[in-house]
Amino acid sequence: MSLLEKFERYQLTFGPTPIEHLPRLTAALGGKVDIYAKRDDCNSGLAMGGNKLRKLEYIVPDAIASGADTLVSIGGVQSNHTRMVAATAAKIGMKCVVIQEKWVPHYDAVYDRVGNILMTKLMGADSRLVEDGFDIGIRKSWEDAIQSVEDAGGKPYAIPAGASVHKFGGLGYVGFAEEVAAQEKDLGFIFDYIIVCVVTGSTQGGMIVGFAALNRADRVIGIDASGTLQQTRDQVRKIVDATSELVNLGRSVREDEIVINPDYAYPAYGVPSEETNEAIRLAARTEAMITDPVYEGKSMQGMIDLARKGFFSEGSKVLYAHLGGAPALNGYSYYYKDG
Ligand code: 1AC
Repeated sequence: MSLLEKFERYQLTFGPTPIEHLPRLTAALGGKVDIYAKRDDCNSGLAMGGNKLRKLEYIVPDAIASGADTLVSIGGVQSNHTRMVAATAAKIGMKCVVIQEKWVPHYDAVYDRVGNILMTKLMGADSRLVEDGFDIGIRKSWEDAIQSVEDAGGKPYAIPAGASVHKFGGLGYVGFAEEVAAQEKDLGFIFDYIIVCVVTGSTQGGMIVGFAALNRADRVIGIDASGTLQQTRDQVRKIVDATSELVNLGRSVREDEIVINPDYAYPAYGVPSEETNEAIRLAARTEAMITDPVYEGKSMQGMIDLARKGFFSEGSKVLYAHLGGAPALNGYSYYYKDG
């Protein structure tokens, strides 16, 4: 029985996402572990989709029931999340205000005009640029935006960064774990590891709860891309506890079931290292799989490095959760001008 049965869901995605074998990446890494990807980056026709839609599917019924007319959220300038909130608002016929803070010390003349933010504006969202730097916590700029909607006579519905500390923010990725378990039955094997990027916490947090029900939460390896490890870990813990209670998991998740590797977040949130860029190129050149310098490039780098270092025992099957985010590449075109 699904842990999610009692929750209302508003469908924004196509349905279960495909699991794809990556034979050329597997070979490029020496062939000792078998690499697969779960393609949440291709999960919807809404503005190129991505992981946030799984979460928003459980948030939209609450937003509609609240009588709100405006979704209000927050992220960085090249936030995937704010793009997905803008898409959701357009799709359900609400207005949208998004705060876009200067989370990334990256300077490119068109950084605030291309990729995610371009699509966000195209979908009609009121995108407000704010100078404050990176912080995954609750921000005054966001609270001010919520107030501004009220002051203008509107009815805001507040969605925090990444939808992460929203009361229903973890549910979508509980569903991911259940979906993987169902697909494993068809595949005839069980994945030994799941690799996922972590910043605001509810993607990994939800997965941990979902896989805890299957007693294998410690096989979810979070690759930190925040560069603020303790804050991210504390937030994952909080989401895991709240979500476990919400879905009646029936036990508390142990500390050792929350695995976050901090080794690939350097030099800073949103800034790729040379190794991140090499990982982005390798995935693109072996599998035509596009990852970005903020999130998926870092978890790809982590998976590649861990495979090369022998972290996964020989014969392991590793599932890379591709969460989306390719639009951000446009804000970093100088890095990739020669490929
Ligand atoms: C940080 C939440 C996050 C985004 O896209 O804004 N992943």
